[in-house]
Amino acid sequence: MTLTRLKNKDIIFFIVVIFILIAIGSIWIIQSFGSKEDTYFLIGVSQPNLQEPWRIVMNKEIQESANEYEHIRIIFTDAATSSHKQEKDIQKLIDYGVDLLIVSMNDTERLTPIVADIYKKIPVIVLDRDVIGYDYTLFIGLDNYSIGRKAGNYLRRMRGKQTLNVVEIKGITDSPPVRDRSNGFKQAIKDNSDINIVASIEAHWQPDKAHDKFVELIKESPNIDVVYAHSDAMAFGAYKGLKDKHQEITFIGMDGLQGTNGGLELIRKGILDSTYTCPTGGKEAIRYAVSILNKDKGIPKKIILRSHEITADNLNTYIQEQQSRTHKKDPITLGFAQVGSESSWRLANTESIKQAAQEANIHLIFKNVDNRLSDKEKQKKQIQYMEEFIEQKVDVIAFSPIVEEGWEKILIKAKKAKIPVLLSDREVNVDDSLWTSYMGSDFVEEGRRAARWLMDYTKTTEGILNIVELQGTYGSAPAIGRKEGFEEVIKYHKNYNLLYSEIGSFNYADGKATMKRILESTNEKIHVVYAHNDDMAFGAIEAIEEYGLVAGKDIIVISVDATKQAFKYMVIGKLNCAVECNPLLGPQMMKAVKDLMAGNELPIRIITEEDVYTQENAKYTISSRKY
Ligand code: GYE
Repeated sequence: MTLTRLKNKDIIFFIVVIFILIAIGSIWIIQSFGSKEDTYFLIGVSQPNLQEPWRIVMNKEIQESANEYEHIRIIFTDAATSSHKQEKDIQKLIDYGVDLLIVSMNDTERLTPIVADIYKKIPVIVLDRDVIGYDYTLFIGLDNYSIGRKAGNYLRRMRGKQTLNVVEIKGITDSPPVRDRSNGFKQAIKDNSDINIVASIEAHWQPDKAHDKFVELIKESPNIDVVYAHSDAMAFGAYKGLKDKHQEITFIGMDGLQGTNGGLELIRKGILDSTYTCPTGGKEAIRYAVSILNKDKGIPKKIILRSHEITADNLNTYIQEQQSRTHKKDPITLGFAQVGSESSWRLANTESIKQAAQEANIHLIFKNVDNRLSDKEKQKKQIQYMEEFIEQKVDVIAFSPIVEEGWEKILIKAKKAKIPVLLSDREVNVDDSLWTSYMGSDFVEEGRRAARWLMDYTKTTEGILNIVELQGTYGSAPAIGRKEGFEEVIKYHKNYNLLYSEIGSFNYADGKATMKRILESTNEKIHVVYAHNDDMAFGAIEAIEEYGLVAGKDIIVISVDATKQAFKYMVIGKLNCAVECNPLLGPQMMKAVKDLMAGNELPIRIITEEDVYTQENAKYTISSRKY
């Protein structure tokens, strides 16, 4: 056997071996990573029906947004207004192995337990109709109550002085959006006795039903001045039922969709007097679904989409604003006016903002007020800093408003300068057209949680429980909300007696001094301290102990914030419960700034995920607390 022949054999063998290795290697890669084509996230979308024009737009927006992402696939189901079918649809989507479920429920009560169960396995985005409780990843929807109120205020503003007979055309009675749109409207007109709802039609969101029922109604009672319809389609249905189209009737609709016979066209044609945009949330649902599936940081618990009031006067401006949204590439400059360093919560919040700006490569101009100033002086300082940001032509302004009132002038100035303003962790009491988005907590819900915990903890306690409430900064959104939520829950239970409600200004020293003064001045037995934040609670605990009582035993102590220090107090038994208020708003803030500068409209409210901690669960969670 000659060398050349052997050499040829070796070469062939070699080639075969290399070839086999390449084949094995690529099979391994395909199996482990799959070809680019087949590694994708499958998202299931369960709709309650596809009869409403608004829902068809929602699915279209979902599909269009998903098309922007290579690795996203969507499966849609339509329950055709049957909850039984929707249960089946959702089960089928789970059986298909969807990675995330987007669901808008036909019947909230019936489907909440099913959604809660699925939420244990995969992320769930609830769209439009809220679930009962918090067993979901993210809720995206509208504030239907405030939309109804806007419609009522519009009517008062436009035709307040006249006696008006109103016909209300509803979707499905008792469904959450209908209940809220109706109550918001009634709230707005309640003090105006000249505006009366003389009839109410249920049209199931169907323009034809609205048409037929309105024709019947107008035969019996022709003196109708206003049609308040929960959708533009139903308003248009009723309008078409009018024999004399010149009859002096004000038509108010909702949705404000583009396109043929959409609300915007009906305004242009003078058929509708006003409509209220109701973004479907389809785009946001896909954007957040991708973030959730990519395990991004800063995913909120709830986002409430902004509704714009559209009339013939602002129709063109609205369309221009939608079409000419800012597109600003890096560097982006954010001016942030902080409210001080009154608590450990605030220090964690400041750190989160600074760190997230760095990570997002956003140029941050961070101004903070001196803690020794009075609340009035602090507000003046914050306004001064915002003036400076306007002069510096920053791209976005964000601030934590020390109190709710007194911001109109500076916000009007920022709006004139076309600089969007974000509210960080506290809200303001001015028209929402003067600010872009609020991100933070639901303070009323925090107050409710504190009261619900107290009632559960003392459900077997006999007799009256005297409560001392330590309020945060007077006139601030968290103090107002936490007080309102707490009182809303205890007011029906006479054995809970709010004996003292005093200002502690969110700091340790005032918390201690106020508690000390109450203990030394009262003859009553104090059973509970409800502090609007941890730092005041820590001060109160020291005052209680110096008074010779045992905090957490002789006096139940509840706080809000749940900072790491609060966990230490719960583990040693001096604090009984801490309702969480998450200070780590940095990532959400920077995501919002980037979304805004990328030309997206921001939700009007972005609500953080929060929980309730007690002595029972604190010892298991303390080590993982980030703040
Ligand atoms: O609860 C408190 C801080 O605005 C939500 O302000 C924030 C509150 C927080 O002083 O600790």
